[in-house]
Amino acid sequence: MSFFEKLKNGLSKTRENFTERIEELIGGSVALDDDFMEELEMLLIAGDVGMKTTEKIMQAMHKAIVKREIKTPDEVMPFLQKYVAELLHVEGQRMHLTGKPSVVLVVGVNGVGKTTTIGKLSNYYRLLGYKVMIAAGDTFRAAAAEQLKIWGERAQVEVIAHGEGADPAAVVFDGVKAAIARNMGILFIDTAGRLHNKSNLMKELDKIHRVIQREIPAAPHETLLVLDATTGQNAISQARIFLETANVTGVVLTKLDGTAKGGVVIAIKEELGLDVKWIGVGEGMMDFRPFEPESFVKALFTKN
Ligand SMILES: Nc1nc2c(ncn2[C@@H]2O[C@H](COP(=O)(O)OP(=O)(O)O)[C@@H](O)[C@H]2O)c(=O)[nH]1
Ligand SMILES: [Mg+2]
Repeated sequence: MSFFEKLKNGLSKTRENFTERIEELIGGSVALDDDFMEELEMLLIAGDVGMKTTEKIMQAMHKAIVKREIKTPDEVMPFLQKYVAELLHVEGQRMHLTGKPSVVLVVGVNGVGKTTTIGKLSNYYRLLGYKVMIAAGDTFRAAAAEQLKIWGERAQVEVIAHGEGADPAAVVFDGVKAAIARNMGILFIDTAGRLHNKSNLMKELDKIHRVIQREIPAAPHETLLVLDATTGQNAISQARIFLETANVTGVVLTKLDGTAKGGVVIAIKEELGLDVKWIGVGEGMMDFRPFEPESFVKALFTKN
């Protein structure tokens, strides 16, 4: 199965929940009247696109209707497709990997897919020719380091780990030292995602930052926030907390396979101002790609 097919299959529930309902509305409407607009607005909100984004889309549609760019319900879908693709447009360089080594800090709450993502990313960059190392900064959860070591073996990269309960900053310190000494291109740092207490999270991330920056002042070069697409709007509220505590440079959106809440991609960009840089569509090493707005929109809006 090609990646696009995987993505399309993964988004089939989102299509049912979102695209197909809009199609039904369009099919059952003869005019672009207030009822139509209200109904469409409801469907966008229900599709996890977010309030702010929904308003923006509705305003753009009103404008297009006034300007006679859209005259009938049939013209709504092509408009939406084009508009959403423009909203999702990604600018500039995807990942800033200019350091020697570049440090990529991976944050997010427990269970969203941080460790899995680090495994996938490590493999991805190793195949591109980078020398990659991983620091197992999640020392909180039992077996977290073990899970990372298994990924390290699969991806053929070295994992720096201490025992359970160790100080994450100490692991990060060792990781940074080792990465410099061994001339690595990228050091990925896994973290624990304890969100029960914002000030604890902040303290832990602060400490990790200080340790990294003592050795590499420009690091971390990227701070990737991992969000689980199946949690919809909750992912957005989680993200806000991390935005307050870490200098997030991009989002990895996992579990797009099988979620009905794929519309959250649009909300992440519009409500949080963050680019989705990577998407996950499964648990395997290759179920993972850079986020491409065009293929995402195509997968979201194309019928089976
Ligand atoms: N279906 C699916 N499962 C995923 C994806 N990414 C991660 N997972 C699963 O989510 C669970 C939690 O992942 P993990 O990497 O341990 O999360 P962490 O606690 O943030 O490190 C594991 O069972 C992973 O296999 C994805 O893109 N799709
Ligand atoms: Mg983990």
